[in-house]
Amino acid sequence: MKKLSIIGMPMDLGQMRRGVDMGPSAIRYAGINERLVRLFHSIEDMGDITIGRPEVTIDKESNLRNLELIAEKSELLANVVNKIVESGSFPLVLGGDHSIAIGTLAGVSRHYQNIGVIWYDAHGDLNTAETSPSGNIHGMPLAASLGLGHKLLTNVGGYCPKVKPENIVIIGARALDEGEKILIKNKGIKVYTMHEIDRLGMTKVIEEAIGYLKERTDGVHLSLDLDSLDPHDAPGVGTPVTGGISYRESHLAMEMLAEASIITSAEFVEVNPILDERNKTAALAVALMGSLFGEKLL
Ligand code: 6HN
Ligand code: MN
Ligand code: MN
Ligand code: MN
Repeated sequence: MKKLSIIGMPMDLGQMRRGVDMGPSAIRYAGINERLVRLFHSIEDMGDITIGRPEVTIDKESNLRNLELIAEKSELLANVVNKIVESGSFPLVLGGDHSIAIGTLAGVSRHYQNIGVIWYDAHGDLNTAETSPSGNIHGMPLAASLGLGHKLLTNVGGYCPKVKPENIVIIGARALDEGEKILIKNKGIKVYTMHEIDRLGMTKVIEEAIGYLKERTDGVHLSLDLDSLDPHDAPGVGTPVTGGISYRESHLAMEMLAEASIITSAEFVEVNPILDERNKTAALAVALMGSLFGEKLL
């Protein structure tokens, strides 16, 4: 029986633009239940993790913004996600900025020997305090999941690391910081930048990514940052980067992932309704979920 469990993570502590905390509401408003109801036997919306309105803090030692709070809230999300997987349901997490992936992966990856990750993003999110240009933790979740960075972030869930570098595929990258580029080379992380997407086409990129992950993983988490898409299609994000993946390429990617049925958990992050145009980016997120979960055009 196919069960879906939705959990909102209205956390905006990983960056400086408030508003992304309203992402889960905006995505629900865009009709997530109506869209997915025919694709699952049951859908359970578990509501939101409570974040509150904490004061912004900056860790003196590391310069990381809201370090302790993010670590604390990530534990809460990890617990819920862990229980969802235990119950045999598919966890779908609604962000929130991308720092929420630390908690999602902490909850998911303990259930797999070899979790794979598709990081669909304009960015690598592979910074640590040493390489970060901003001190914003939403630029660090993939590094933290690899076990790199501040202990409070790498040890969420009580274990570390969450994912192996060879089990990661980044798709859509076009704004990588210098330290991230070095890390990608050193760790041999597989990356399809916009160059490869243009050159090979999305069909080939996703075929290769699926083949690569199928060979070495026993589950795949999809972490989809809406800023992977071109800002024309997804204006409601805090760190837009021009020249992104198109609406149609993204639907194709989701449809192919559905056909291959390799995705075992997912999160949609960085939807910021304050920056959005008539909830367009939240609606896009919901439409992509439709394709990811097997909606057909005919
Ligand atoms: N995101 N690389 C930049 C930084 O501040 O570390 C941007 C990060 C963006 C993160 O979009 O999830
Ligand atoms: Mn991101
Ligand atoms: Mn991004
Ligand atoms: Mn962003």
